[in-house]
Amino acid sequence: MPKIEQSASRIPGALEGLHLFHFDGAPCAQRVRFALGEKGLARGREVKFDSVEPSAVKSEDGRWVSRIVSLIKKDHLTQTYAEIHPNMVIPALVHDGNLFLESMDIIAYLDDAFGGTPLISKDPTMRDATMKRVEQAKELHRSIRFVTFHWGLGRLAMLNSKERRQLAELARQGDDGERLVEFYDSYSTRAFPESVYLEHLRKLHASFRELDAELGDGRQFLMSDDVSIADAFWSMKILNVLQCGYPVQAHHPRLHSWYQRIYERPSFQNEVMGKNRLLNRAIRFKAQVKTLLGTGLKQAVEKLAA
Ligand SMILES: N[C@@H](CCC(=O)N[C@@H](CS)C(=O)NCC(=O)O)C(=O)O
Repeated sequence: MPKIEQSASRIPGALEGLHLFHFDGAPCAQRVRFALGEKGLARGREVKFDSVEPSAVKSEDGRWVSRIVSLIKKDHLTQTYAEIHPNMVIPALVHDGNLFLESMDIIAYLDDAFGGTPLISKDPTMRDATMKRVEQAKELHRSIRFVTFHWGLGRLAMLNSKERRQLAELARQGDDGERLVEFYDSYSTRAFPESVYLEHLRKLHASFRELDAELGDGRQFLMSDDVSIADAFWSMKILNVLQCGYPVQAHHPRLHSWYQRIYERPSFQNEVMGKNRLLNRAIRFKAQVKTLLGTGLKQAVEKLAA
């Protein structure tokens, strides 16, 4: 049973039913939304992330309340959110007043607590193999951040000096487990050398090649012919690098076909893409401009693979 977190905030304890603190464009939240969809739980009412109004505190049957914590407006770098999640990252899930953090733990909890598609096998060997793939995906989480920020979001994701001071202050009260202070200080002042981004890209490229080779035995999904938590983790990496211009089909064709199978699932269409299409298109457009200028992710991958 995943750990129930103690919260410094009074908000989680005031909520009944299911509530997700998330952002449409963030891979860590997308995988949880995918899992919610696979469990037959649909997005319900949208409320302000910190609302405890009587009309906001209760979810409808079979639905979860959507509490957007905008990474663009920097809602996650506020005192209110830092009290809910001390690392100041999304997602966070509340079920009947209990708070769960960490997307892997959240999905494991949902898998135990709800019906629908089983996402973690009961067979110990399959379960261990699946969780190893998930751990590998977790370790590459920082690489996704470096690659998508550098080749996709660009200036949009930079923090000004006031925002960085505020982040540092909040981090002193929490634990900054995701090392946001260090990351934003260098990212926002363009202090990371190009080689840092290329090294993260190299790690992603190597792991995509490994998965592409595994899919060579004809299995439908990453671990077997059944969808699993591993698909939830890896497909969001592909979604996010694709929108930044990574030529997935050309370099990892089996991985691309697998991704298409995931992409077509109703859970992906409704819960992952549903309200993400506009942002997805905007980032794609930005990436296309970079590619035209010869400085895109497409060129970086081609150079790396040459
Ligand atoms: N290990 C955490 C990672 C959470 C995480 O890093 N979330 C990202 C979005 S994918 C975030 O909120 N980032 C805030 C930022 O980059 O400023 C999990 O899987 O839940």
